[in-house]
Amino acid sequence: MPRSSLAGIIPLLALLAANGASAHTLLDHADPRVGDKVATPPHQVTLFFTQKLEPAFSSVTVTNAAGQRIDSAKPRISGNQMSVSLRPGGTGTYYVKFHVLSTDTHTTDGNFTFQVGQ
Ligand SMILES: [Cu+2]
Repeated sequence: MPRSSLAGIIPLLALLAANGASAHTLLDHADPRVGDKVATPPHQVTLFFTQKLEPAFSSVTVTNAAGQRIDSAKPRISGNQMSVSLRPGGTGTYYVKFHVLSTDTHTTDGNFTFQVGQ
């Protein structure tokens, strides 16, 4: 490919990437908070996003320090919020992984951890 055409493509890709990032939904905050320490195992995790979610195509899993899934597998989604109930998972690091489709038809994947009882 001639050098001149490559030079034209790279700024275009950078522009598309920047627009795509700003258009997708992002995790705004969570309860328990991302990276926080809580004294007792929470009964649920709630994720708050920057856009409304499509319930049929959004999911979240939570695993405890032993790597066991402790979420109910049935998230409750309303607007920009997604909550899932948890079984008691003991102490240690909890790992939250999500995959959501926002109403702009774009998907977002992400994960975070929080600590219990340490
Ligand atoms: Cu988007």
